[in-house]
Amino acid sequence: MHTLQQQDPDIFNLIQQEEFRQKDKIRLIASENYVSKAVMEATGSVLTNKYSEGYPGKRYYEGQQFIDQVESLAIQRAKDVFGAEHVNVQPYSGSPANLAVYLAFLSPGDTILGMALPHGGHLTHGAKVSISGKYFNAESYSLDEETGLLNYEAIREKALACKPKILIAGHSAYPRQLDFATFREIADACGAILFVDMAHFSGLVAGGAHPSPFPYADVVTTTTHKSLRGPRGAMVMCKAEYAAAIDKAVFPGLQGGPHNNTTAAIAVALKEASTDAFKEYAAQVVKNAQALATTLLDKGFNLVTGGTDNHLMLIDLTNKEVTGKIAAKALDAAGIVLNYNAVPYDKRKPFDPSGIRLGACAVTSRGFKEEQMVQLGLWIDAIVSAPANTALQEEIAAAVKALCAKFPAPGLEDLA
Ligand code: DSN
Repeated sequence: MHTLQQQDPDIFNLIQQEEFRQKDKIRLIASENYVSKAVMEATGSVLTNKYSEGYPGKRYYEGQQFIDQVESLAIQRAKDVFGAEHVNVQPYSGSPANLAVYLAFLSPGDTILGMALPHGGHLTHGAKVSISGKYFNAESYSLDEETGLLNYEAIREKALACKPKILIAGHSAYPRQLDFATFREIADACGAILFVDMAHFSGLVAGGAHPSPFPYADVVTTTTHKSLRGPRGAMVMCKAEYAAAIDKAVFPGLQGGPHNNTTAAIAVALKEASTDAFKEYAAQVVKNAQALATTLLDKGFNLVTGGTDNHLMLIDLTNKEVTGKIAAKALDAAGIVLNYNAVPYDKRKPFDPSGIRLGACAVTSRGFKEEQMVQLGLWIDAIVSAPANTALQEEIAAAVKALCAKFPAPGLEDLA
């Protein structure tokens, strides 16, 4: 980035500091990852200069000789990786992708049913502060208070009572696999479209470490930058019969020109996701999450649902007598970065909740295995047990940095 360094040292310096932060710290935010150098190069390419409203072969601007091929390749690779009948790679990110689904199937005031935000659902699944909760009649289902698990019988009852036009399966903070066959049965029983938002676990689906929603869902969305390890972007995939409605909803319904540099980077990420190495990665993500979960359980942590079978864990810290926010800030000071998070039936407020959320995608990308996850669990326990101990935080931050040096992060290997 020599030109940037000369022309705009302020931004150059901030980017460089962020590079070192990502290199030297253990990143456990469940929705983050490291992209490969190839994905980063495509993201930073001249494709950012081109407008291409429309779809391959049907654009409103000339000069699409190469853009059409880029977008067609991205679409074909997504079809191959996921077995999707139709793919739209243009949504700018997850929220616009989900909004496109609503625009395709709903009129204002129609009913949707999704997982409640405080129980692990996403803002766009009908939270009252989001357009999805303001423009539609958003109903929600909750987790079982005893087990923290989805209660499919309760979801069925709620769906039969409120008769949603769209039933949403998907989450931002649920540490278990979803039973798509049962969601399908419930959707059929109430005449709903089954919409799966697999943003968090699409990389696990691609790598065969999580059941696929495709045999069951009418429409599936995913961001491309979480477990799928691509650029910031999203896709909507659907059955062929809904292709025209989805495409029309994305453009011209919601968006103008697609971000072609992102489309190219999605294509690169999908090529990576089709390899045996990615299958190994996805399996290791789950093994790593489970190794960390076991260590934390042994140390008396209260994991929602009692563990994990995907990439993430949600921990209720009430028994540790520390809030999520205090723990997250102490861990950040020790070089371990995660987010504070509400837990189901949380008695505290969302901005100062009782829990923390941890994910294994980014550390697995830098090569951590079970041994490093156990060490990480011990550090987390030490910090959470003494959140005001700044000397301990400094000591662990140095140990974290030393460990990270042995596991270079993808894309940052050359950083001295
Ligand atoms: N904000 C993302 C997450 O952290 O889960 C979801 O979009």
